[in-house]
Amino acid sequence: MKHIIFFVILFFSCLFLCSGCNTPNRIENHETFYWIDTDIGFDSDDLMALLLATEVLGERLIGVSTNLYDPLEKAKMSRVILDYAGFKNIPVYAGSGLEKTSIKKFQDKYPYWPPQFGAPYSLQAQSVKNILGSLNFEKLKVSQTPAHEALNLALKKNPNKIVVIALGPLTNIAKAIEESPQSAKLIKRLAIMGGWKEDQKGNIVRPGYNTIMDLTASSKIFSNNDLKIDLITTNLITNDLRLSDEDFVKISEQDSPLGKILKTDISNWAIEIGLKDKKLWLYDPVALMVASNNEWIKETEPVDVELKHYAGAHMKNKLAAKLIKVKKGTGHIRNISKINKPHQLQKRIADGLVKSIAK
Ligand SMILES: [Ca+2]
Repeated sequence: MKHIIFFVILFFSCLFLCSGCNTPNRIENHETFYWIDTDIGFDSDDLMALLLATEVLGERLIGVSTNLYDPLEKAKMSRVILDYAGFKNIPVYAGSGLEKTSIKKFQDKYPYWPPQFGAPYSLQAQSVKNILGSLNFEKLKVSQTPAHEALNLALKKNPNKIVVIALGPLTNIAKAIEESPQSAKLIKRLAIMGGWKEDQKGNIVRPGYNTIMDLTASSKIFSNNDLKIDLITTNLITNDLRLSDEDFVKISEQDSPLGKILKTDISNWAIEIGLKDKKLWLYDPVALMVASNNEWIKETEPVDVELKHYAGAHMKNKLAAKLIKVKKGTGHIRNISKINKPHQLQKRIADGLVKSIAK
């Protein structure tokens, strides 16, 4: 009888331990480092992803670079976040983009930006300036090395150890590979928040915003067979993966500088996109989590993505579909087609965010 009780206890103990093993909290492995390339200071989700990175990656985050418009301002914003989070040693690099300019120049450089959006929105960095004061913000220093050069150096130093997480247009990464083609082979994986948008029948209706903002760069990246690419498309970010009212209350309760920055940033962004509540979609935080822990991936499929310029197309019109062709079932790109336990992932992100700003 004693033996039977012993084996019953042993059986249930194993069952309990194994269910713990399946909890997707494990980070890939400790030999892996991460690099975030971001257009922070625009949509709020980049700020969320950077804050979350301080919580889930810590010092395995070895570089942050910025792109799109005002890359220096975006780099300074990232610097402040990392400093307050206690990571003064993680370097930040301003990348390629346009410094403050006219809407005409902006639209010439980024022709697929919808003209009805007007000038790009710059109020997000205000949330940082409110805490620091504009003068202190202006005086902030970030690394002088251009982002693409810094990325290439890091890859040479850590071959096949760096996962690059692209949360904005692919300008810096394409530039790095153009200057040093062997970098494509040295990147352990390139996780891209982008891809395309599908309708309910699975037809591709347009490329993702990050994909078309610098279409030439995206085209170089997607056609490079040396790159090991993970695509996280906007289709994956369902209503299960949004910030909840309760999450926003918890964020608002944090009186720390980072808490104030995040609360203001979320509020500004919700106003800008016309959301009455603060239930923002967690695009970039999901990309960060999936890129740093494969256990969040439920299904993948191989794809090939072909991009080509089409005059008159932009993200908000029907011509956008002309910019992209996707071949499913074959190809060198790994498209993440299903997320594992989205509710659990949402909670992990929200908890991580609250923890990251309690500093
Ligand atoms: Ca972004």
